[in-house]
Amino acid sequence: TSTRIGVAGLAVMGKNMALNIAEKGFPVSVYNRTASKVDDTVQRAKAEGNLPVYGFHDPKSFINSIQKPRVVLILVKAGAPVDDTINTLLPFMETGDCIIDGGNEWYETTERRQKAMAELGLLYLGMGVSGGEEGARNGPSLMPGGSIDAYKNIEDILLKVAAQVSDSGPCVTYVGEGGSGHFVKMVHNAVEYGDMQLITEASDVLKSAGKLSNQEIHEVFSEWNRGELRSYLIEITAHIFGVKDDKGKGYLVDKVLDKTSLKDNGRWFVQQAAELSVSAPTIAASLDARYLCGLKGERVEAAKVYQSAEFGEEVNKEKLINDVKQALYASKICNYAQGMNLIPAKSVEKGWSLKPREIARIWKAGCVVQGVFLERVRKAYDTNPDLVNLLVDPEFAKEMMQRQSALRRVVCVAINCGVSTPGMSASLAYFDSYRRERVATSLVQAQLDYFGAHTYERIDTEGSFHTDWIKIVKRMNE
Ligand code: 2AM
Repeated sequence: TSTRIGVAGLAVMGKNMALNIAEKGFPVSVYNRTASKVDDTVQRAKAEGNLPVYGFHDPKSFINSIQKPRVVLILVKAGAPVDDTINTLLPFMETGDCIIDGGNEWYETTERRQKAMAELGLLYLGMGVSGGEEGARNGPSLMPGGSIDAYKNIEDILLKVAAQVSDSGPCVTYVGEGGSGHFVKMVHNAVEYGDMQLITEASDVLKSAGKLSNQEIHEVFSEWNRGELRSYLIEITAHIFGVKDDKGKGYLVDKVLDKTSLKDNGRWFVQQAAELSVSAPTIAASLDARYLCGLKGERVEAAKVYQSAEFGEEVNKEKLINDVKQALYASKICNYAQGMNLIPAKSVEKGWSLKPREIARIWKAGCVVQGVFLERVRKAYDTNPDLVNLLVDPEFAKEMMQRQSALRRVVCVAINCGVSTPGMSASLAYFDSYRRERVATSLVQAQLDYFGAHTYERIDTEGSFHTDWIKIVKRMNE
């Protein structure tokens, strides 16, 4: 018997994807460099009701077990492990076969492999997979990009394996050509950075300025998860604040070291935003927050230096909770506005014809940023596919208008209480810069013209002007 697809790399994601695919009725071949993971996956498949998962310990019989044209989904760490895995499988693959890299690869690396594989007659897809273990097993969000023929070969599988949303369909779409699938996954992860940072700031303001207990924060987030903020990240945050420490007194969240691991995606996003001149301060601030939190030792010393600093403000708990809720939502709009804006910018540069509406649709479920908010984003792009910024979508604009004063109040409280809210502050600054017809940076241009004769344009006359500022100032002082 031959199988429909092979999965190579059976760590958490690969194993669960294989089980998911098999459960949807597609026989799967599985392979892993270390054989024990193959046996473990086959055993799990048996235990879960004899799912059609077939294990192989050598690459040749693995490849030969798959029906032609063969499709192999690789789920190993990005970088060299992907090249190693491809090189292991390649000798047994034939013209027309497909390789799918389901990892978090840098899109240019994906394009390099795409080219190399095309020269050998193989089709290649770079596919973003989001949703962690739970998503992989029960329905992730899938972002495949690259060979459209490769996509067509497995579209039936992907449509069934992806998270299902009743009103908008499976969370998968053909994203576009080249490395666009991995690029869009990078954007997803950057927006995820922003969401996580904003939620963390919201909880910090509640705890440090509002003096809420963990139990109260748990209840607040549980309540928020029933409304417009309803999302996976709000849900797990509510859960986290309710978990007691099993190794001592108090709550576990207070025992977790305040040092965050860094993944490549946030940095890649900010680098791309800079290269394409896309403003993304909320995401940049979220990345930056991880650099500072990594300096645990330095912060311990700095805290001693500034021990006697005084700050604080009387706050009304109930009012603060409501304000923080509004501030979080308003900041979230700014976060998504920035994340989504990188998509058309890159699409134009690469000629990818990416569709923001479709991308918002496939993020509605399965992935880490899933939530009711994505339906709002999808609607905004539905109304206007060429929307330049979520902030000027009529619906989001209305919501910003209702919430902007709460965002100001929360940032003020945070500042007065010495609580850092880089994500919310950056979101507010983004909003305040974007919504103003005339910003103060005309001064920057005047300075440039003063010392470097860079010239400037005028608001009232066309053309390019230079003023001899020095001469005028000299004359004025005579
Ligand atoms: P392993 O079980 O043999 O270590 C997550 O690390 C997954 O990537 C695992 O399935 C792991 O295989 C695989 N992996 C990591 N480095 C690899 C490499 N250089 N070649 C093949 N697989 C690799």
